Amino acid sequence: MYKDNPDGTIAAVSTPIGEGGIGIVRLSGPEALKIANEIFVSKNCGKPSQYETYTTHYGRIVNDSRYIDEVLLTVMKAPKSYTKEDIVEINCHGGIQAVRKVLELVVKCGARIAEPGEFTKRAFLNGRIDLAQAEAVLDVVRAKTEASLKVAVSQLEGSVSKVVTEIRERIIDIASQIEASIDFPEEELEIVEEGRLVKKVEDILAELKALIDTSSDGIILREGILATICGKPNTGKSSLMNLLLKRDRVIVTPIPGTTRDAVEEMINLKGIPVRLVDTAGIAKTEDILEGEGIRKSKGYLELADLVLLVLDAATGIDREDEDIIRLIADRKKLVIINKIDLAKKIDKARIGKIFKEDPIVEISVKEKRNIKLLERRILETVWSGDFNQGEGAIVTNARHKTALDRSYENMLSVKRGLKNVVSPELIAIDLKEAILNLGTIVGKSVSEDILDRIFENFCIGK
Ligand SMILES: Nc1nc2c(ncn2[C@@H]2O[C@H](COP(=O)(O)OP(=O)(O)OP(=O)(O)O)[C@@H](O)[C@H]2O)c(=O)[nH]1
Ligand SMILES: [Mg+2]
Repeated sequence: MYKDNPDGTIAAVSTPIGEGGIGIVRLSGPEALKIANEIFVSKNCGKPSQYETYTTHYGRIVNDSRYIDEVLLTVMKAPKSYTKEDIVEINCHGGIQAVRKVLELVVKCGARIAEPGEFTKRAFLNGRIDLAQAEAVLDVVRAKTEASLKVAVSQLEGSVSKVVTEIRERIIDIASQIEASIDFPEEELEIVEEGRLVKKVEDILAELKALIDTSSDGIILREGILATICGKPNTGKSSLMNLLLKRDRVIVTPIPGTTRDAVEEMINLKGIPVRLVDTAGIAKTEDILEGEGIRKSKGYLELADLVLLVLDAATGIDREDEDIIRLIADRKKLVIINKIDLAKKIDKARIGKIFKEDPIVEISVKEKRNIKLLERRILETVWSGDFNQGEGAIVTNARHKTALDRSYENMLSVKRGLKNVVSPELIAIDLKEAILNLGTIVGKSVSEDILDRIFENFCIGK
């Protein structure tokens, strides 16, 4: 139905389903005002199509003179609206029934149910925002910390788009010079001009590189990191989880094998969203239930961006620890020696030798010792922290990073071509590729598939 009628009038409930103060039904498209005329009755305000844009009116939604709900109706006329089309927003009483009835009614009058993200997709297709900005809309909605919100808003305002578009235009400029030398071979590029071009390409490479360098931190700001707490049974993993979460989320007992299921919760470490997972202690076991838990622990170890290995100062490193250490040998990890309030069995020199590359922190969950230090170490391990959050363009989206990487490669190849005086036709191909790759970020050259993939992640009604 969607593909048959991509330009029709769409409708969706834009507020979360459930009880609330208000529930909003949103309409966008050529028939939005006509549909509103049919269902909205106001004592002395006339019909919605006659309203001034950006005005809100009090009235009732009726179906064949049957009263459905008392509402406020807002009109935003094309082209100055979210989608650049006529938009009508109906604020109903919050609650499943009222909004559902109103939605059913607008569909009966000719609207169709919107696909996820279709309002924002129209804003993009109608040229109000570019693709990177459309993606930022979702990032704003999903932002997990203030810092994530800040970079998302800056991307929505066009920070990334502006830099990418500017670089892309400079490449187009170079391409037109190269094309000219193909069209008029007798006026071959002079050596001086070639030197100038190489300099231009080098400047572009440096700027692309700087942008790509923001992405390792940027992607973390957008997506957060997954930190898996692991270790043998009874080392204090769940106790640590509760302490970092600042609440009693998981069960702690002196019995080894307490945690059976992996539990995931988000914490905010200085603006970085960290998804913490407490897992079942890994050991050899005959118990089916425990075995299933351990299988899950290993799954979360695979997924982890950072492994938090918890050792027990009271037991020292034993066989069970050694097995786990082997399992996570090549992972990015932080070694945590817990229970330092108890007699220390742990041999520091030996630990230093085992974990040559990894930071080691000694803590006591019981006495809350070195917990701030631990939080700092977690941050340092994943975050370079060498840019000012929110200043300048920060790449937060893996899709953008891939496109930037590709265009960087293309430009390297252009540089090589210019230096080795290869034929301009070949250089032109690389330039064209670079232009295309940068174009995908702002949506200048993207396939329908990619668009579908981007917008299907949106919520309905956005
Ligand atoms: N002395 C001392 N005891 C601790 C400390 N941290 C945790 N414990 C105790 O160690 C025991 C095990 O703690 P848990 O947090 O359940 O350990 P776990 O690693 O989650 O254990 P499993 O879920 O069985 O793998 C409990 O009795 C805790 O109170 C600490 O820093 N010092
Ligand atoms: Mg536990």
